[in-house]
Amino acid sequence: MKNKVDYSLYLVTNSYNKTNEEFLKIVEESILGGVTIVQIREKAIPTKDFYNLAIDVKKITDNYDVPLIVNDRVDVAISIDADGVHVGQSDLPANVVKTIIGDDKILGVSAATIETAQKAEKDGADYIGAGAIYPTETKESTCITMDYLKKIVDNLNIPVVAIGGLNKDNIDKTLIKTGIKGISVVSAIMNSDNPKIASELLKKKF
Ligand code: TZP
Ligand code: MG
Repeated sequence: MKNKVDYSLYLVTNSYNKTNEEFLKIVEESILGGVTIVQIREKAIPTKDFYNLAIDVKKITDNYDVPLIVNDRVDVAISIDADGVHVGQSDLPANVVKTIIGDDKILGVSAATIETAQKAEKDGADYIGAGAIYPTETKESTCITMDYLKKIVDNLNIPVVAIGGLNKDNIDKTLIKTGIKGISVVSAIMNSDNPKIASELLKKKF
């Protein structure tokens, strides 16, 4: 599984303001629309709720053979036998996570500089999430330029996925020509009225 991961349309979730039923329906619809990998990212719910939600999401992703990555929480990832973990620069260090989850699991790392991305690669990251590309309300972050995104891609051997403010209207040639292996979105799918069509459009654009 790990060596043939399709990063092209990477959904990062946010269950905020949604019932579990609505949330799970969005995840399933988005996969039907073309999402190739899912990351469950929940910053504001108790551990037990995160764990239970992750179990429910995994039933869906397993059903469609889509990898499931858990944001930040190595313990939750291991507990549900997720396909991998995604950490940022303020989380457990990538090399530590790598040691805990082992070589068979996917390790993703957020990086906004060439140096941190290269360090993550050295530490065993399987892919890099680079951004933010455009301003976003989903996460407080500074933006990187397209030129700089391309430099990150050019300086690494592992896949780079772009994230931050991406939607169907701003996925263009300049972005694609950076050499990224995928686009990662939260609100463009999670807040869409029709997650399946939103995913189809994003997929087509990329
Ligand atoms: N990391 C960098 S920007 C971001 C994350 C998790 C949020 C992206 O959210 P959206 O809604 O797709 O802009
Ligand atoms: Mg994090």
